[in-house]
Amino acid sequence: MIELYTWPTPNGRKVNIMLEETGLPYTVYPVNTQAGDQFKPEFLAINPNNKIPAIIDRNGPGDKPFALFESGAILIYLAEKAGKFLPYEPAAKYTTLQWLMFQMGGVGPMFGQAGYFRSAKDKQQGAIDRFTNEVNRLHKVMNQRLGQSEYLAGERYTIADIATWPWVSNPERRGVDMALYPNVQRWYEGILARPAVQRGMALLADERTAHERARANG
Ligand SMILES: N[C@@H](CCC(=O)N[C@@H](CS)C(=O)NCC(=O)O)C(=O)O
Repeated sequence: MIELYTWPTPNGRKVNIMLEETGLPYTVYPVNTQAGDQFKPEFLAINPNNKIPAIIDRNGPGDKPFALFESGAILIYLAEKAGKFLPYEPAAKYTTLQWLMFQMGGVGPMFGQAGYFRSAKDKQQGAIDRFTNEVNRLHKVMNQRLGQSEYLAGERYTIADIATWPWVSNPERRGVDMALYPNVQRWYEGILARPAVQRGMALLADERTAHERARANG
C-alpha cells in the first residue's frame, strides 16, 4: 500500500493521475498547501523541502517503508514498480526521461512563475514578459514535437505526458492562446478523455473548493 501526500495542484496531480493509471493501491493523505500543512513537522519529516507531492511506500525496496519526494522521482519509481509508462528499451526509456526532465526543469518552473507573476497584485512587467515568453516558447517546442509523434516521448503514453499534462490546463492564466498550438491541444484533449486522468483530477478537488469557498467568505 502506498501513502500519497498530495493536494490538487499541477505537481500533485501528476502523482494522483499516475496512481490511478497504474492501479497501484494507495491511501490519500491531504496536505493542504493553501493552509500551510506542508510546514507541519510530520510532513517535513517526509519532505524537508515542504512541498507536495510525496509518498511513502510501505512495501518499498527490501520490503521496507520507503519515503520519496520530487514528482519526477516519484513517477519513475511508480513506473518501475508497476512496469508501466516507462519503456524498457534504452532508446525509448531515455527519450521518455529526456521529456520528463524537460517538464521538471522547464515546463514546471516556468509555467509556475508565469502564473505567479501574472496574477500578483504588484505587477512587475519585466517578470511577466520574461515568463510569459518562456511559456510560449515551451509551447512551441511541444507543438513541434507533438506534430511529429502522438505523445511527447514517441508513440506511447508515458510518465513524460503524465508529468506535463496537468501544467497545460488553464492556458489563459499563463498568457497562452491555444489556437497557436493545435498539436498541443490535440494531445491535451486525448489525455483528458482517459478515465484514470479524470479520476486523478477529481482527487481532493472538493476539499480544495471547500477551502477556497471558506476563505472567500472570510
Ligand atoms: N519540484 C517539486 C515541486 C513541488 C511543488 O512546487 N509543489 C507545490 C505545489 S504545486 C507546493 O507544495 N508548494 C507549497 C510550498 O512551496 O510551500 C516537484 O516536482 O515535486
